[in-house]
Amino acid sequence: MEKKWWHNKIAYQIYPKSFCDSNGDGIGDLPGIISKLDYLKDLGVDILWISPVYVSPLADQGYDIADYQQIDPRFGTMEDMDRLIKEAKARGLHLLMDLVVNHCSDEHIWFKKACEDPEGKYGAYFYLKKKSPDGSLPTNWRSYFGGPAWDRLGDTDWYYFHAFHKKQPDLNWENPELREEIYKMMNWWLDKGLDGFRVDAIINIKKPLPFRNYPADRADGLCDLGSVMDRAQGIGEFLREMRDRTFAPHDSFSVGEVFNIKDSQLNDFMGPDGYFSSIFDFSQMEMGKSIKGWYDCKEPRPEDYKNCCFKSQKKAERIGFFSNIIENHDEPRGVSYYLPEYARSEKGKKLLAAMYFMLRGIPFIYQGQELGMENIAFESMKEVDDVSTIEEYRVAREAGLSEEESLRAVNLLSRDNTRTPFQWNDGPEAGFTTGKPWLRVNPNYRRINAADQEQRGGSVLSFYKELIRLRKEERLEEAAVYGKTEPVLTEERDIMAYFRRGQGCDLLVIGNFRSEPAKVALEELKKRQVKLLLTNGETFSHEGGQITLEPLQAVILECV
Ligand code: TEU
Ligand code: CA
Repeated sequence: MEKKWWHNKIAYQIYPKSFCDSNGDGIGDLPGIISKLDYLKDLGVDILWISPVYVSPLADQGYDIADYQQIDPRFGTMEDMDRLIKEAKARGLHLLMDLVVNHCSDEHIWFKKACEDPEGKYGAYFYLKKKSPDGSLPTNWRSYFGGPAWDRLGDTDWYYFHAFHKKQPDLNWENPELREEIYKMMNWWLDKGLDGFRVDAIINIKKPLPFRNYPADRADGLCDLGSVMDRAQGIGEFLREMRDRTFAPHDSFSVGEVFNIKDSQLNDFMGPDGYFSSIFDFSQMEMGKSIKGWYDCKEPRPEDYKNCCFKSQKKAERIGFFSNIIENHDEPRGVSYYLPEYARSEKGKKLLAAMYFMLRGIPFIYQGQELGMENIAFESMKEVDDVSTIEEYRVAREAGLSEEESLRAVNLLSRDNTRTPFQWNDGPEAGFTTGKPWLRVNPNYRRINAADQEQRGGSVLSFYKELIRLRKEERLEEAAVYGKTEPVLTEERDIMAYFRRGQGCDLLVIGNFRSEPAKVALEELKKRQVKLLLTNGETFSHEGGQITLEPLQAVILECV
């Protein structure tokens, strides 16, 4: 495999609104991020992805962009952004911004001009259609945030398509003029010194055209948009063009937020000549999901998680590197979602960390994950900010769940779980702000915060630092970065074990998700010299290939 600069890097996602507030308005901002760059450098990460900070009405927390080349005053100024780029570079940190180009905001000038002249130049930047002769909307497609994906264009008799919120009109990628605007903007940012982009919801830029109805899948007469997009053909034309016009000339790192692609497309998306450097592996998050809605989702078990990881590793092994996560700003906290109740201790959190972190691919850490931050327990829907949570609560109630059952269902999966303010210390508002935070701080911040964990050897934070250090050890690179993942002991329920094969030196990662000790036998170890590199446990013993693990213990072994 041709080596790339980003192969051996560790990435970190910052959700600026909830990371660090520098001016007491309760909203995280760019100067706040700059003030924490030394914390991130000390953690050992290399790539920072910041969620959107562009001008936006925040209908979808900034994923609705009203000006791609201006910073929203709530987050700071362009001077702050330039300073962040400079200060990150000075620390050897690579900076990615979020590229949200499937749609813009309805407050973007392009959309305003489209409303003024639907049949003019800017009307063609969007998908505009009249109602059908029978008075129905152009199609029966359901938005990802619920309800019809069409809304009236101002006071005209035109309707515009929006895959997400109605304040997020989809951009018409079939229009080469629009594409040129996007590439020009991307290169403007890359020329400013960005090292790449995380590419938002990009699978949606190619619609199955011409627009038509598909069989309804719920009583609302609408159909699931993900299934509709599955029918689209030819997205490669746009993505190859984007790569060749922007990422390639800058040798950028690009990571696609791509759902629902077919296995046969993986090489196109993230292979050696792929559209992107990498795409996120969402399979673990998707495995419990239901088309009916969050209320119908199944909580994953460790055995499901393990099998899902190994399936993805197998898919990618001859193609490229997935970006591996246990959470992000759209998902619940990984330790609350993947760990059974008995395992939600610091030991269990470190176990989960080791298991995903040592997989082949680029590990992404989401802000607060390194502390083992947990889901927040909503007391009522009044506390909820997230548009998709509010919609899923409605869907649950419509399906007949009680208020209590619906609240519990959305609490498990709400995007607000990972948007509560970062817990810096046990002081007021967890040190996130001196004002009133835009979203409630998780009340467990006195127990879970960075200041406590920075000075405690056995903390989750310390363990992540150990993992990062180990993964970046030069002598282990062949195994830890490029090594093939080879699952072993697969028949042992709730034991996740895999080799990472190097050149003569292999790593063996084993995790015991059981609540009791485990004894496992691995024939190969009889012939190997085994050295313990890292564990979250007190003891570790192996004798003639027999390994004994404590409950929730993870071990990383060097085998020569
Ligand atoms: O998420 C995309 C998203 O919501 C996916 O779950 C969607 O279902 C997928 O595109 C299906 O193919 C991104 C952002 O991460 C999220 O925060 C935004 O709300 C969303 O796009 C709209 O920008
Ligand atoms: Ca602020």
